[in-house]
Amino acid sequence: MRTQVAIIGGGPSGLLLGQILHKAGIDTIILERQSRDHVLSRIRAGVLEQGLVDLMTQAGVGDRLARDGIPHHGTILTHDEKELRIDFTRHAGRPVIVYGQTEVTRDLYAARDASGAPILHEVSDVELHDLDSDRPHVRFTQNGKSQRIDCDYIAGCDGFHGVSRQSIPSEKRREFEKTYPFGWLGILSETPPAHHELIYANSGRGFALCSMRNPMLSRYYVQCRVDDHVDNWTDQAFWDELRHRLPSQYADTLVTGPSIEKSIAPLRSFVCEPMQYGRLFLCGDAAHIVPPTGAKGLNAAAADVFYLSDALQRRYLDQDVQALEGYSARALARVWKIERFSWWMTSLLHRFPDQSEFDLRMQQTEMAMLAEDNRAKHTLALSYVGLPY
Ligand code: FAS
Ligand code: PHB
Repeated sequence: MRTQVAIIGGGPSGLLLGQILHKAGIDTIILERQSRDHVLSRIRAGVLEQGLVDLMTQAGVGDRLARDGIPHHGTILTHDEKELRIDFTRHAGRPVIVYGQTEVTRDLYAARDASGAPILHEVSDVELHDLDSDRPHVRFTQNGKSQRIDCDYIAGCDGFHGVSRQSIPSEKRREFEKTYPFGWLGILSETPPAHHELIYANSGRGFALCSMRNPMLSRYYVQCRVDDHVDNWTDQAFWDELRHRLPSQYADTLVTGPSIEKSIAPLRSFVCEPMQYGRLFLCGDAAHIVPPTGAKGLNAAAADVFYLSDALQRRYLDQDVQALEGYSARALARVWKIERFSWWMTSLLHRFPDQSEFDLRMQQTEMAMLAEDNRAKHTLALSYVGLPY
């Protein structure tokens, strides 16, 4: 097989990149390790920046998002019984859109099907070859048959555990990592949300988040031990713990119900530099990971897709390779700002096992500055709604 851009990974990064390049007349093949059903069964991000919404619209896959996406003009932060609201529209000029990553992926799959461009599922043994030449190729197995794709470029959109980042020689890449001493236990329930906006709660018992997917589908998280297990948590235990972590005005009115999904996600900050090597370009979780506290994982992936799709269009449509050569530097400049914001939100809102009294005072003082100073609210709002691409 031959194509212009081989895309490794059929998650949001790979699918969105494939759709934008297809619209520009650039041929791609997407290789995905899992089945389509498995990819669509993942419950992940829930908050989209306007930049991602615009990309989806420009890529011709924004109709359902425009219809079902819920604009959120602010969010609530609580600290024990105290609360404050960050008004996104007042401080940053626009809302965020609540629309599940699962739906983003569903929309992109529908577009891939409509385009007729190939996506191969349940592939294995993916190997990237001759990355430092002008004729890279990909080898993989599907249905027990070894196959090869010759291409001009390879987009590594295969997430944190993918093969692409590992295909950059270790002496050519530098990795930065911070792991957090806790995880997030998340549930999905067919119940009305605790509040019409998201609630980020810092309590003496730990962090909690009240989010949603639609007016009858709520997404909740509580901070849990890093070695915790879903089986340790009955639904009742989850609801009791969530109530303990919310101010009474929300705890007393919380509508509970059976969980339809329950999972624990570890939290880490991670960046790989550079995000390119020869003809390989990394996008999204393949290159960087953030703790979900700032709702940035999916949105950071979208910014990479914007930069890489722009660079590939300049190369193919204008024969200009300069943007491709500058992709990693351009993407990383924004990635590090996302890493800082996600680390800061996580430090502000979680209880750390080794936290000192001084550390607690720092959290309280950060909250006091947010409550008293509109410049502090402005800074948080700018990052939360999304920095410019
Ligand atoms: P993805 O990991 O989504 O997709 C990579 C794809 O590549 C996968 O489909 C995988 O099967 C495939 N793949 C892997 N190796 C391969 C190989 N060798 N060959 C072919 N295919 C291969 N972000 C938020 O903003 N908010 C959240 O609440 C949130 N919750 C999360 C919960 C969990 C458990 C995880 C893991 C992430 C969460 N994230 C969240 C971050 C998440 O949304 C990612 O940022 C987003 O999925 C990034 O998309 P991709 O870069 O496409 O990576
Ligand atoms: C979610 O709805 O899954 C969600 C929302 C905001 C976050 C993290 C997760 O910061």
